[in-house]
Amino acid sequence: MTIDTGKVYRLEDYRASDYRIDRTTLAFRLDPDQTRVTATLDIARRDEAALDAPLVLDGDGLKLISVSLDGTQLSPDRYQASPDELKLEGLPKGAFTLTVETELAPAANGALMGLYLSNGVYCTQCEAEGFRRITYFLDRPDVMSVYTVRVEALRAAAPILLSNGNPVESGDLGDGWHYAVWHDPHPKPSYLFALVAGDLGLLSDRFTTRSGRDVALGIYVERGKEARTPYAMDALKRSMIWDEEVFGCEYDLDVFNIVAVSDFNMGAMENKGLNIFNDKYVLADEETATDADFSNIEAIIAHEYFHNWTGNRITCRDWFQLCLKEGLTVFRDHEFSADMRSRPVKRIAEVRILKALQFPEDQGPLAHPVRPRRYREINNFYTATVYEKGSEVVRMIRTILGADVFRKGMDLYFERHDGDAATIEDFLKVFEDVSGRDLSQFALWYHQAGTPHVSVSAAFDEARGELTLDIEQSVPPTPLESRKRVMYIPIAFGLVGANGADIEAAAVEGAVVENGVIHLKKRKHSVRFSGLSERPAISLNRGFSAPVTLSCEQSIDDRLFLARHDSDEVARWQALNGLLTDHLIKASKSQQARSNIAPRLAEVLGDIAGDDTLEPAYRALALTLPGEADIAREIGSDIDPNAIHIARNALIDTIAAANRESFQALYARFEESDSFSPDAESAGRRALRNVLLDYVSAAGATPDRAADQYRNATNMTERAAALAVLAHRFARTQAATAALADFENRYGNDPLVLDKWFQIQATTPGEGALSRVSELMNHKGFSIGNPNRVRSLVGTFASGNQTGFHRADGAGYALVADAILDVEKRNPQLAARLATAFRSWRSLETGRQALARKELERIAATHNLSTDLKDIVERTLA
Ligand code: B3K
Ligand code: ZN
Repeated sequence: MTIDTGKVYRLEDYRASDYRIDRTTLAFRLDPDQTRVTATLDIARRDEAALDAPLVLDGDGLKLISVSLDGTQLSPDRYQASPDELKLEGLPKGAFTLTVETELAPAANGALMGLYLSNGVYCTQCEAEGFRRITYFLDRPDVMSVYTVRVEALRAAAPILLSNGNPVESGDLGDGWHYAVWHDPHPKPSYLFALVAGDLGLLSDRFTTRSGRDVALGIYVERGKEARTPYAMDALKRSMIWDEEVFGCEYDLDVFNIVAVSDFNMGAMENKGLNIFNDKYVLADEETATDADFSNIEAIIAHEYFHNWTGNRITCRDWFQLCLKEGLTVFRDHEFSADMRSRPVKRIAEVRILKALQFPEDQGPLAHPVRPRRYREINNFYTATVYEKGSEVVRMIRTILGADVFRKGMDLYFERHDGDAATIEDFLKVFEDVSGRDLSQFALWYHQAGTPHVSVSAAFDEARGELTLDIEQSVPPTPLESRKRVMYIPIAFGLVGANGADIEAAAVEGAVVENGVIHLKKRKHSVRFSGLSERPAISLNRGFSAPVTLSCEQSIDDRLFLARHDSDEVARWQALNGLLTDHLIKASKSQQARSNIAPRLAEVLGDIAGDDTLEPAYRALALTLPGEADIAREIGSDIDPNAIHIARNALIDTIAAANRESFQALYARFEESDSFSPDAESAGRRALRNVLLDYVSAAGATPDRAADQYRNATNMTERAAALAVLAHRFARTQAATAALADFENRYGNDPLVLDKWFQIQATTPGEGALSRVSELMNHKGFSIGNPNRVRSLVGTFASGNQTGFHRADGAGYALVADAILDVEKRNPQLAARLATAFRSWRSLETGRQALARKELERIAATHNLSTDLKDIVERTLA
């Protein structure tokens, strides 16, 4: 574990390295405790560098065996070596070859960075700075090298030997050993290096690119799980076609392999030609995976594949530019899923995720710009801001320039920067060049943290047929940035007439308005629309065109009208969601004063549920009330999670009671009839039925229906939803206990499925969840060393259980803090991620605030904290 040194990295300190490493030849002799790595590096000094520049290679906890220069072993006085650095001086003036031997213990690597063993499979994770845990290197993304990798292993332990690029040769070495050599012709940064060796099952297939390259596709999984790979393979092939058709990007090697491993710190990794995945995002069949799993798999397979161009062919100059590849690639995977599924439903899901994950980040102590300017630990910047807001920024570029100009810009980006380690400035420049526009004000989206707020007030002059929108923007202060500049915000809008159709205004003044988008560039705009024959309802931020919070003075009647009739489905959902949220905020603040809007909301929801002209998936989203955390975020201060829980449940009961018969009938009508298909439409029907199950099980209903659905389920989507209803609404009843026991019994040996059982119990509302979570941490299926298990149980409890984690006595905080400190001993990255659950602690009411602070301070005071955890905890407390 790297103990914190306090070092801060700053964007303005960037300078190119003094040396290049043009070729990297690696030889691995694999052993769980003593793996030998021989790295042969062809190095040359850059022309700009001083003749006597020392070569300083990065290491992280390395054990050095030997160093040779141009074939001659160096005595230790010719270099300075520590586990974290190898420094050489007095090097040849021309090119030279450095050979470095290191020894690793993959079995002891619990951080899951560098080379480690996952369930007996050797695998690597190098992004961001894991390669330096394998060998000494210029471990930075702007040092790009052509790799040749030789892997030797015992054939019995590792019959499969994989690395990046194309296979070159393989053979037997005697004594049970064998080897394989891989060569990747594309120069790449070290973070994209990968190696896998183990005994794995394979699904193979082929793909022919549009220019005729025949590509061998492979998905490697734990033996016995091959039958759960076809969906991932199908998603991969669809991604490959889509990227050719939509972005003109073709695959560029003869092989593309995906390996699923069970111990992985995040979702997946885009290593060139050898993507390594958390098995949760590969393995799926109807019995073990939910529809949410299927759609995540589709999105993540696509995301990693799309990185081949946005990330790998064009990489980042330094880690400050992370959003260059991540935001852009998220945007691409969002577009892919929108094309594969329902575009508006996908967009609403994205907005919900952005608001749930990114808004609280932007509004709390961990706020940072999409392109940060400083970091202590880069792994803590793989955030919703970099990824999701980064994607929204790319989407706004498309909204501002239009789809055609945007595509031209992307073409120019690929043409101009192929093979480069690029920057955000490079990215913006291509769009300026193809459009002739100045994007310098727009660039603030990359540089300025905080969620902008747009407030709108409207006045209609009936006599003149004029509507005036007074619009004002503000950006709240964020850590290290108290003064904010005025941003360029594109707000898509519509003026909706009484018949539900959009009305065109004859003329507009006060702002540039093009193709249904108001371009806000000043702090205040007064936008006047004239030539209106009726007073319109105003639909704002259609399609969620800008990632802002928005307030608009509007009557409840207008809002209800938009919630039913807005032609833009995203805005229609936003209108509904806004009404629900406002009601829930009021109700949670004063439980007696029932806001009289609840019956009207129940009526709208009843109508939407039964409206067969709407997609079932949309209806399911509309019926899903804002979550307790969403309501807390909107309240923003002095939060009492119990009051929110009570208010939300009361609204569910009102809606359920008002629609009891119709919901029951609909629930029966949507019963699964055909054989299972994971497509979006079928998933939408299941989603609607599952939301209805929750309503028909509320307001004093019996657990019978949920118990029936649990028993008769023909797929995991139905089964897990029924189990959640039983466990959450009927906790500790015989029905719930029996179903939980049955689930454990059926799937106890299938870790990914057991994770769902952990999650469902971790999210049981109320005080009881805590003792159950702590009991489950001793369950035989739980392991503190496995990130999926830890996230399912502890992570889900901390971020998904408002009344459990935020127990008034602070016991939830203490349990999570204990778990963080325990996890940190082996896996600092995972511990730091868990600790972000505390990020909104200052918005709590004072009692909980004090208890949360106490736990944060206890963590901060722990001796020898890792950089990862110390960075998060100190920023959270600051
Ligand atoms: N690029 C990786 C994430 C690496 C995270 C390192 N802490 C997966 C992805 O975004 O595609
Ligand atoms: Zn990515």
